[in-house]
Amino acid sequence: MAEKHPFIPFHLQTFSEDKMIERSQKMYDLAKSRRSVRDFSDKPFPREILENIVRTAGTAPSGANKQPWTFVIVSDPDLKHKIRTAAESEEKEFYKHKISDEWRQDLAPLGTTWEKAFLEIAPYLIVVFQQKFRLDEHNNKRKNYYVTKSVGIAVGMLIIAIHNAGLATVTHTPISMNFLRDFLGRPKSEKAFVIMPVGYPKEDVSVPDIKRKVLSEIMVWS
Ligand code: IYR
Repeated sequence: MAEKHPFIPFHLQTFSEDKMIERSQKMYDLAKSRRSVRDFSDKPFPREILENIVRTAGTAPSGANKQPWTFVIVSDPDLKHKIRTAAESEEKEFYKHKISDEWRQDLAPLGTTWEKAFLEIAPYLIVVFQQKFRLDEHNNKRKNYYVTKSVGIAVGMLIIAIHNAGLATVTHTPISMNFLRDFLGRPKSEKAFVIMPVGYPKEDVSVPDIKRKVLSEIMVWS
């Protein structure tokens, strides 16, 4: 039987109600100014920022606190080129043959195509892997729980941390990402979840004029 973890005091930082309202508004202001960016500058930025961003994502809650994620940082131009080529070949197949009419119409406002230049231009790619299971020190398979939900939450935190640092990203998910495990030398227990280019937007970048649902469309008091 596993020992119960010792419990320690937790002191949540609290604020006056006015301050709470102000802070929640500020958080919303930050979140609403984020946009997915697909055109990047190749301008580098300090690695320490990436480390802090990933540390932030690593604070996400996870099933049984298994923290079932690996964030692989790619900066090598040859490796980025290889990833771009493989991703674009998946995407060509998707946009030319696999996409349904409805899906094509739904993507039209975003102007996405099979071309993924950002995979080479952005100075860094973060490839997020979900650890479907874990091998313990005796090579026995150990379970992780709610892996997809846990990694999804961590990626949400990654996204806001990237934006907060003054950098841009987009979640890129080629239909099949199995090539990434090989390319990045990850074990069989891991499955690629998303590729995220991280960098400054290209100068004078534009983004699609999409609208977010208003509160009354997404919130129900019951
Ligand atoms: N994975 C493809 C297609 C794509 C799908 C959805 I749903 C999007 O919101 C955006 C793109 C691509 O990355 O282009």
